[in-house]
Amino acid sequence: MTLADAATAVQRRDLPLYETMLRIRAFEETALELQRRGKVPGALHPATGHEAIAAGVCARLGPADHVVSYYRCHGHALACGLDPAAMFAELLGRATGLNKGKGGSMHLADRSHRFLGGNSIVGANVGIAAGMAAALRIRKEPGAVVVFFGDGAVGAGVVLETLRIAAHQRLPLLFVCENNGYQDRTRSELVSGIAPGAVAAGLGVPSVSVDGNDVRAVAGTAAELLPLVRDERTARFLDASTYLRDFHCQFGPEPPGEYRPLDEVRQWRARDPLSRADFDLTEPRRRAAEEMRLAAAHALTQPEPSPGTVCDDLTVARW
Ligand SMILES: Cc1ncc(C[n+]2csc(CCOP(=O)(O)OP(=O)(O)O)c2C)c(N)n1
Repeated sequence: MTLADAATAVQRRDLPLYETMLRIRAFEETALELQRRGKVPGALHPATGHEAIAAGVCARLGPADHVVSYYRCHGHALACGLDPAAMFAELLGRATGLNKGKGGSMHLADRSHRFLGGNSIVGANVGIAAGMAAALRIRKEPGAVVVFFGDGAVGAGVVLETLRIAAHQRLPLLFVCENNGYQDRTRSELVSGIAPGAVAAGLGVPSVSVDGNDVRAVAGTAAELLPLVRDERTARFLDASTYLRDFHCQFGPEPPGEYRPLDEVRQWRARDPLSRADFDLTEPRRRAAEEMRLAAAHALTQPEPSPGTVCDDLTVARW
């Protein structure tokens, strides 16, 4: 094999990872634009900068694996194969949205893709994922559960309890921490001196650290961890360092403004996950932008839910 052949083979293997990242970036940029035009009711938490974690981990999912996300869930949803037009319609509160326009940006869910949803309550999704993992284990069903969350969530009681239970009960659960160094607009170092992976390890869940802006490294690490979680029924923690390219959250048309040192933002932007490719991304970038432009345009034509449906699809808890 010549050097050129080898380079083409690598490109062919890695291109899908970059295509997923480009689709996520294009989705988020389109969503932010819709938000700036005042079209999105509610808050929007972009995952620009975090793309390599969603793309890398989800590329290594098996057919029986499940995913649970947090409020920064667009990228995970896309990487799990959800339809971007239905996702945009959901963000816009339209009747044909993924969840009939009633969930919004933070609560995308689609069981047909084993994507069990985002969640606006910090840490709550981790408990839900543990419930799913326990169900798989008890029913002796195959597969792993992957749960995504931010580093601030590791301070939530439910996450600490879940880590302990997952270790003790050997739940098939992969904890994926998107460690962007901030919790909302507060620098994480001000809140905790212990790294998320060290917390997990201390509670019995072995942790691996990875450069969360390097999609090949993330995919490689997920490929090592997922078989352990799936087949040996043992929880693992992935501490993926990254940074938000935009900001924590946009509510309404006004961007929230910068809350981080500009030098720090510049340094991380230079490490953008999409700048790591050693092949030309011009055409895949154009395709992703066009796909999301069309998906958003379609969503904008969709009707709002009728007020008469407001009580449909509610689940009543029996006591
Ligand atoms: C239980 C709960 N407490 C507080 C909030 C408000 N809140 C929303 S995001 C956030 C920060 C969470 O930090 P982290 O997990 O690191 O996520 P990121 O900052 O990366 O979004 C907080 C406190 C919430 N949504 N839920």
